[in-house]
Amino acid sequence: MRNLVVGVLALSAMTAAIGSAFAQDAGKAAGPSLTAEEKEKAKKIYFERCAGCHGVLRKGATGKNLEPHWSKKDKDGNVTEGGTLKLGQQRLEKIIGYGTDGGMVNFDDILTKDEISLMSKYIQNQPDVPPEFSFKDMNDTWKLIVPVDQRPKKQMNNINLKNVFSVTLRDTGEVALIDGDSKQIVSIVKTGYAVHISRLSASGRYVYVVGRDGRLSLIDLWLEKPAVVAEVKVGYDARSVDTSKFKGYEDKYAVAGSYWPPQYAVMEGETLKPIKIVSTRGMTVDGEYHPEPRVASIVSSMIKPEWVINVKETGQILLVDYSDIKNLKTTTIESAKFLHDGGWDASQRYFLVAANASNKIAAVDTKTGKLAALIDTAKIPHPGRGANFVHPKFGPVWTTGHLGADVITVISTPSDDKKFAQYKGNNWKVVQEIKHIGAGNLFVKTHPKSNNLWADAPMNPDRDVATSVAVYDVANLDKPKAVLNVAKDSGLPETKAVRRAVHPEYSADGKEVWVSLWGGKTDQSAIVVYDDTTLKLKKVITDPKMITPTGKFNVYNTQHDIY
Ligand code: DHE
Repeated sequence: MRNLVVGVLALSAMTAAIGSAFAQDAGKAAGPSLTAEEKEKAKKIYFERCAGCHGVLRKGATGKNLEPHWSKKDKDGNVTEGGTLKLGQQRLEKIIGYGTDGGMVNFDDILTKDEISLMSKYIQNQPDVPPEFSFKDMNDTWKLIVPVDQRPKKQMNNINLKNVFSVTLRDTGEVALIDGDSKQIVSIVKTGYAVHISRLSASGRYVYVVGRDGRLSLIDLWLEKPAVVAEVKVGYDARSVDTSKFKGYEDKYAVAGSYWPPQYAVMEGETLKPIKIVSTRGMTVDGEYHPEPRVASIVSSMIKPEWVINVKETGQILLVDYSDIKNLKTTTIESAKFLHDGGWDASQRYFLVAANASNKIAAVDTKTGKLAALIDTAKIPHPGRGANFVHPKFGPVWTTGHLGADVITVISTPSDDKKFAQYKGNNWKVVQEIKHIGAGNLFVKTHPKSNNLWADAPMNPDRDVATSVAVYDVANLDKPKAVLNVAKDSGLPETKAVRRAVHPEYSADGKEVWVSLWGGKTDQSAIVVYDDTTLKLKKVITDPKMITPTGKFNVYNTQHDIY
């Protein structure tokens, strides 16, 4: 792994050329000096722990700008905030160690004191620019492990595939495929580093898993024992993947977005053979050129042969028409900066995405190809995919939780159904803010067959809150919420590291909810399964191989975007 990351971040001749474009401002003070070995170590830690929020070039997004000479000025030109050199060693060590009220988490339980000191020195120096990743580079990484004609023509196992959960085992670079009916692990599959998400092919046969190191793995669920049948690297740092889901294009294409280099790649759906790389560099909605606009969430439309690709730093939402890949047509919609995660409304016509550091939700109308609304919300919305239900007072709504506020925001969404005509005047308004158990929420979830809305709070600094989930009755939101302490319910002994309760996910029939109990790498973690009607504990899935489970993706719900 170390070699890989070091290799990844090694400066090539090309990089040096690009680097000069962002080179250290001549004549300005340099940061504390580091030995070559210290620098390599710091680079690796930065890539693994910091780049996700602050960006490879450290220009900031969810996290603050970390360039040495950056400064923020007020309208009169007075400097109100300075870069890392201005903050200095001591202040940086405090921020990294203990976190901030602004949402920066504490690293004193992840990094040693020496590592915190090293990182504080490292970020006072100019960022290195990692290499580009060409189409040839991508092709060189492509591995077709089982060609299509050597794969089974029918399902070769007896598993109820609809109810399989693909579970991210974050720190081992694996996913566990768990049979949702028997709760047994069917297979543990080696994938990329710190896997981020799993998505399904339109047919439900293939699972696509993307690692933070850009490795995309294609798992065939029809094999006697589901396994990886193809692999490719889409970049050095990635978070998103989806497939072609429109009628006539089922399982034909896959698309994956990279954080570095800032680009997305299109591949054959059943083999991952690379077809095209498209850069996302360009103008922000504020009219500035941005060298690192990372690809955040991607979703596949059911009503058109189109992907919705959300570009974080520019705030541009791309509608990419995949019906003619050679003559790719893209509609670029301006929304707000720092696009992150999101999901469909109940009609699957509108995609709602969090512009998280702008404290907004952008709603795009995929039928007209236009921005439908930009909605102000509480601090740092983080919906995951969000949750759709019919509110007793406001009709169809979509909801998001917040990292930076202790509320769940309820937004009215349009509907063509005449019975909801009376709610039209509320559309795209925040109709309610439900008080949550605390800030630090990451995911909300419901199911069309359920009256419950589940919400976690894993990033809350309070142990009790971070280990709990709240369940709201959407038919009666005045009713007090139920709070379940997942860590206590698991029966596992308490550990020093907080076991965070994260990512509620429904079973295919909408009767169970699975919550990950995300512990330290050397602690026993678990998945805790609840009955959605009684909220009683049904099963605690523990296994020595269940290391750091986070996201869980039910095959049927992910395939059909049910949330
Ligand atoms: Fe995620 C979704 C980015 C940290 C678990 N995460 C996403 C998406 C993006 C993203 C862009 C949307 C993908 C899509 O729909 O196509 N996540 C990032 C980051 O940049 C960030 C903040 C920092 C980083 O370095 O990666 C980050 N994410 C995390 C975690 O620490 C989480 C909690 C645990 C983990 O496994 O890493 C985490 N992210 C998830 C999950 C989803 C996700 C489970 C999918 C939610 C769903 O229901 O679809």
